[in-house]
Amino acid sequence: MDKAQIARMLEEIGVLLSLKEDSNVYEQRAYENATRALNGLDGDIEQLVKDKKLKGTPGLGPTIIKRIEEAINTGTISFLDELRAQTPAIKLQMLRLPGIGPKKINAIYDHLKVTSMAELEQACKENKVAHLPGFGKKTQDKILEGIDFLSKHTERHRINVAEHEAEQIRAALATLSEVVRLEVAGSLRRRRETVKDIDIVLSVADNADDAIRMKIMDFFTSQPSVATITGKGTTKSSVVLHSGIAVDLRVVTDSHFPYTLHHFTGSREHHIPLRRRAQNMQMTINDYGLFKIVEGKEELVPCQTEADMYAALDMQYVPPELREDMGEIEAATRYALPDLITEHDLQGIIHAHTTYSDGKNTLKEMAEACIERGYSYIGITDHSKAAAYAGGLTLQELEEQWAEIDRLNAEYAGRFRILKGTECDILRDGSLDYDDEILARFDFVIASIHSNFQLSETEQTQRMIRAIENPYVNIIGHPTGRILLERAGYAINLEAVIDAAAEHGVCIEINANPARLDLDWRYVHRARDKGIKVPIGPDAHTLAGLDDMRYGIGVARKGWLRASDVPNTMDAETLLRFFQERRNKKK
Ligand code: DGT
Ligand code: CA
Ligand code: ZN
Repeated sequence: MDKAQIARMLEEIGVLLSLKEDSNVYEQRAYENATRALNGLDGDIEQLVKDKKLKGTPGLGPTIIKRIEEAINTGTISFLDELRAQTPAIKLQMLRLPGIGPKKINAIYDHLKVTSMAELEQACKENKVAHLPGFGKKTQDKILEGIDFLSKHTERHRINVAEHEAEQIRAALATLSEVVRLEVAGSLRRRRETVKDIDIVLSVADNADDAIRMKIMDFFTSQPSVATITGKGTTKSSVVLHSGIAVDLRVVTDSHFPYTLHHFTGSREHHIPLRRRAQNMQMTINDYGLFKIVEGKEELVPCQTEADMYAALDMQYVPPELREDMGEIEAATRYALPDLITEHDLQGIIHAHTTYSDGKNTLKEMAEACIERGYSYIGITDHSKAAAYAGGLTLQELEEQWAEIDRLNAEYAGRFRILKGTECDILRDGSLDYDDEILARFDFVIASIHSNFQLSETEQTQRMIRAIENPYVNIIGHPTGRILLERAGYAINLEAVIDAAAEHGVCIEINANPARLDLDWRYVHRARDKGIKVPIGPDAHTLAGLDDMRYGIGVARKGWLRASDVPNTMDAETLLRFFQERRNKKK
């Protein structure tokens, strides 16, 4: 326990006291003064307490000294714990509203009896807050603004939106000559499907002074995408972008870079067992460094990179995507982490739409965009006839598409190939939207649910399993139907679906559309362990949609997939044989 930590506890006590009904101004001031006194104190707090040297320090009365001693001996202050338990949660939430202090918070709470931000918002809209003594319309509007700001601020964002913003800022910062190393950390680096904010870690030369750091911070906070500056210092600055995403930038000296990058990459869940391992090896790990404890003293273990840090802990390097406490620590200590798939392993695209159904680009445009991107095939999968809303294809239209595919394939012979696929609707009863005779004419079949989302979990699961049993089905498309941050998936027992797919040799896709990222990575891991092959498909409806593959790769890596787990790392011939095999087996 260090000085800053204890000071924070005393400060919190002061704040919580001010939120009490019968708050005593003198008592509250005493904690504010003590916080300041402690922050200004020289020397190691634990030593000062041990030597009983705190007595007589201006600002530290006997009660507060007792609390400091308690914090050092037990790690907590019971008085603080009591206050926390007594304080209504809504009061603490209101503290985050800019421009609203304890006095106003108590007034709102006492007069309006609100228990949530939603109720507070409602009270403002009913003009009730403006009529409180000492408030007025202006304060009420300010509260409404604050609620709006906080809701934006605390929202999560899809990975593609955050990545786009982060990349612009990263590229701008990279132009500064004072920057030595620079990396986006946090959940974005771990390729989570949604992120709360963007964390950036940057290093300057070890001898860089505050002027250099401030120059970097000025540059950062004056980026055109910045709407509000919420904090600015020489080591950390925070902003909120016009898009509502918050960004934290941390500047460290280059010798601290790997430790800081590692800390702010997280996850917290990964760090817990990692710290335990360090402890067992007489080491400690935090955002400043990795230390070996020698004769009771911490000695820095010099590391140039994160890989050095894992090596010092006698572990295999753990890629950021795996740092979720999903078994990676244990595997890394056995040097048994999988060789994860990368974007370079992909040979082709499976799951794309064209103007034949609801795509925005023609078959030929989609094919050529794939050639440009270095792929050697595309599996076209327009919608089936039941999907009238999405221009599903009749047999007649299928014949036309197949004829065009044959023509284009003749043209591309030897360098590119279009595969004849379909994204066939799974009907309500689990049967498919095309008869077997038609299904047999496709190179491969994706089966997806696009209707009757309201079925019970049992019915939906049965429906999906019946589709899996159809011998022509190769892939289940977006298995839960979720739309991230918009719509939960339909009720379905994914474990049962995974078991059925494993039994019947059916693949489950990772839909790489950043609004879906479905199958979820937590289940990808499970599916892989059952031997299921997991193709990555962009579900592209435009040329730009083809670039979503990178998000699918992120999910695949989070799900521990190797290239050999993903069918579209095969060449076209091998893939076609793989799809054909299932039909042959079934017959
Ligand atoms: P999110 O919610 O999408 O922003 O997820 P993260 O993982 O980016 O979380 P964030 O931004 O709160 O913090 C970034 C990393 O910094 C986190 O993964 C681990 C580290 N970190 C931040 N605060 C703490 C903390 O209080 N304790 C520990 N152990 N690590 C922390
Ligand atoms: Ca974050
Ligand atoms: Zn679909």
